[in-house]
Amino acid sequence: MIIKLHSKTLRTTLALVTAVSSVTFSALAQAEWKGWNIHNADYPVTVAMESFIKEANKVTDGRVSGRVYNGGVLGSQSDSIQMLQVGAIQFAGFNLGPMGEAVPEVNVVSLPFIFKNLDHMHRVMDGPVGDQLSEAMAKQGIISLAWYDGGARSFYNTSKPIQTPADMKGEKFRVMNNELYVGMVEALGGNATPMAYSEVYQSLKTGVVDGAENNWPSYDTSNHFEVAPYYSLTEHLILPECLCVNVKTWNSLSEADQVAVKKAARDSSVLQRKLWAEGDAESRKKVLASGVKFNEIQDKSAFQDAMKPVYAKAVKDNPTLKSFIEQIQNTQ
Ligand code: GTR
Repeated sequence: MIIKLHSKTLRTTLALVTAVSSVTFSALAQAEWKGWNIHNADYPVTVAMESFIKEANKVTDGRVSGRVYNGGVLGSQSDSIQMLQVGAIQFAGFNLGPMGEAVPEVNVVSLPFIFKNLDHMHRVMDGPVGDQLSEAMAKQGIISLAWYDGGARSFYNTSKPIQTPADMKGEKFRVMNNELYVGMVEALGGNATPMAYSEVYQSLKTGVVDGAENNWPSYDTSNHFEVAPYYSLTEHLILPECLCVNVKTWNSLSEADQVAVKKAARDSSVLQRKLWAEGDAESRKKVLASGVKFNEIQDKSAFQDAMKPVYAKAVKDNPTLKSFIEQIQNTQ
């Protein structure tokens, strides 16, 4: 039987089908948030993100649901920041290092030695500076719901301990994607290669780079310690991480759901910080026991002094950093 549809009927039918399917698709998109995560199972960020999305599902009676994709399978961190901005992914656990390329104000946390220690970083990020950085990120489509810990980052390499900046001369270090880190390594006398995290192990192994820099848990779980066994405790960066949501996804929630989801995020950050402290100590113990050659640096002043031009360039490129630096330095 041939069914002849009047063209007006056809148009109406098509319009209906389109409307129904777009309702279905947007309901689906709304229902299933895709979460970007660079780390593997059991890492503090992973456990916290999984706990967050589970809790968000519970407190919204299922109006929010989602899945965390571990191991960076959704792409590199820099690409994924852009994916979150356009809504191709709905949430993520990002390091604020590469975030500075998308939100220039955030570069203040990437200024080496800006934080005195982890507690100082917490006081800054949980106070007015953290709120101002959140506002700047929101303007770029990224809603930061909570700050996670990313520990203190130090340099490690394949062939020798780094006692002073002079030991970095001629050495090629992988840095995260942010021009500021290229300047940081060059100011210390080394060469810098920006590179995605997933490529670092192989690059250290094959000599594409001589070293990199990271915190104890990442040095451990990425197995970089196997191929770059000299770890020198410069602690030049204490980088916070964020639990972030795409702005449109966020705005699609009712006010009550936003309050509940934000609380779930904050709770996940309490969990993450606790797991971080434990994981940091465990990883340090594990890699040292495996034979890593640990070099504690008594006097870091040569490293700190070398950073003056890095600060000057950052402020020149982005004058708003000046007030952020002052606020951080004035935070007790
Ligand atoms: C880790 C951080 C990751 C990623 C990685 C890197 O410590 O948690 O988000 O930034 O470092 O070096 O790329």
